[in-house]
Amino acid sequence: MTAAPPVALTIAGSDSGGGAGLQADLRTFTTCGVHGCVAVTAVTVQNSVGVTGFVEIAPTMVADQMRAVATDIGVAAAKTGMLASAAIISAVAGVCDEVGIGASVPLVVDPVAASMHGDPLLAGDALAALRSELLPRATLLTPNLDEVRLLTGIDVRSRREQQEAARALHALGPRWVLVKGGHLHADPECVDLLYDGSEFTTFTSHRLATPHTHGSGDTLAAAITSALARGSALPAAVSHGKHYIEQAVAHSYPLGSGVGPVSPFWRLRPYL
Ligand code: PXL
Repeated sequence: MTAAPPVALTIAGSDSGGGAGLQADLRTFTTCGVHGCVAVTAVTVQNSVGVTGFVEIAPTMVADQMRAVATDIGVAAAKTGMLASAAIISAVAGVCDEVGIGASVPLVVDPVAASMHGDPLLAGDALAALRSELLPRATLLTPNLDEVRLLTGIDVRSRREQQEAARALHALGPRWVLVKGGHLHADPECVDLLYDGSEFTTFTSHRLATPHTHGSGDTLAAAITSALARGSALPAAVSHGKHYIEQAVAHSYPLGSGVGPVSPFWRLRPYL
């Protein structure tokens, strides 16, 4: 027997192709030394080419999974990914309040709206619930630029506009915002901008030439969540996440005929 590792909870959808969603979260948790628990929100039918369908889990089932984990096992940090509907978002927000997620337990909200192929993973009428019920509870919000546009209407095309977006998102209630710059394709670097309402901090990595980036947003948010579960303070947790995702993209691999996933295997060097 050994001492228990820290525990993180992901509230997320399943990706049958294993590239993104809760599968990406769990292997990121594992390779960051964190035990992963799951509240499944939806089951997607998906491969490297796209998402062809999904079913939502009943909101009460999502809430019960969260309660079962939080009241027995305990949670040191939590993250949300695909939430699918307004009803699931309300159920998640309710249990967060019951068990202290978003208060004493850090909550990373990755506002997943669509797959990288553009398939919708969040109902159009769920954006209002995301804004009003989840963002105010978030310790950290990690939108990409498409999600920034959906949440604020701001179309970010430059690093300066990233700052404007960070201010607008922070006004919606999260304690910290990380505006990811990966979608600024003309920029030779990927610059993510962290904002706490007063200070901006940038995290820069090289833009790597690979088409295989499926699950990159999930993996970054899960790596940050892992560091928070292990007791890191927030800017340090983002540094850890940025290092993890840079390596995971550098080691990404082809799978199927479409977009392959970022890799957790770089953390398991003997198996490479
Ligand atoms: O990468 C965002 C994401 C999150 N969760 C699930 C997904 C995807 C993207 O495809 O399928 C379940």
